[in-house]
Amino acid sequence: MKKILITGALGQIGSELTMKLREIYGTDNVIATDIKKNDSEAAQNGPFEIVDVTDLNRMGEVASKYNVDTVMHLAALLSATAEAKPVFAWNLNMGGLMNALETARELNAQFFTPSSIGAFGPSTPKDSTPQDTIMRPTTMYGVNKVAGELLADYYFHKFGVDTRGLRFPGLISYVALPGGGTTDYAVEIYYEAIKNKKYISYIDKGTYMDMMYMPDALSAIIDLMEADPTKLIHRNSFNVTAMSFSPEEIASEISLHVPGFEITYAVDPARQKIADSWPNSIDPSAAREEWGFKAEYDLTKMTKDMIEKLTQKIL
Ligand code: AKB
Repeated sequence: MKKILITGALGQIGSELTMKLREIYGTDNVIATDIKKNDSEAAQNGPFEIVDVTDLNRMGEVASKYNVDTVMHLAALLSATAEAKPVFAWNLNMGGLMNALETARELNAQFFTPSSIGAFGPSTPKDSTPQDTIMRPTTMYGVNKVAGELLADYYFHKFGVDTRGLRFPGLISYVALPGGGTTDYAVEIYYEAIKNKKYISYIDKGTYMDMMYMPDALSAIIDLMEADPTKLIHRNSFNVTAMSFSPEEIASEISLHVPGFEITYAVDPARQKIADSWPNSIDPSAAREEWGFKAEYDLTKMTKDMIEKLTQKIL
């Protein structure tokens, strides 16, 4: 039976991943950790510990207390916040990752951490971005993600830690809000559509970015962690995506469910610059070939589900 420690467990991915893993592996076998406790299910319904990921001793103490055999390291600053606070981002994103890898090495634990489409940069091929390609990001977040992918590879080759990772696109969910990302508009737009029938987008029309619905992201993490290691050529980190759209395309899909919905634009230069440096769409074929990655939700199916679930949640 697995014993899993999750850092950043109350964030956008963690709050759903914790609950999903508890369903599969048992509540007591999934230890949620974060820098603060809140009243979410992940914090309240199962083991929870306060862990600041920049504190290696504390992380090691909690991991040893529960005798964990898997470390899932999610705590990180997202792209827009990292760009606004680059030194803090380096210390948190790289320091936290190093501590989590060290904890996994000490306990001989399996390891997961997400990378991102932010690992790519303006000189990367923009369309159908290959798995193996030019990676010269121009954001602090991207620098952290590329370094993180290499560091996780290093821990595998040097110390034999079973490290695995995914390059996530923007993740869309009705449970927890993202914070400080460039793709966050694609979540906010659903809330505003339901509440006010209008949305002012900080990302300009015609800007394409990859996205994925949270249930597909959770399945991808679980499938990758369960995948036969002898089939994995890439490990850290696989391109995964379910769809690529522009603000006007998601708005037009939403207006099929919310008549009269309108999108207007007040472009935020900082976040637009980040978006412009990222691919329009990435190619997930290595993930398909090496461990059977498949996404169930496209824009149409995701929008129908988001509108139904969010309407129940907020109205
Ligand atoms: C962000 O926008 O920073 C994240 C990401 C794509 O990594 N959602």
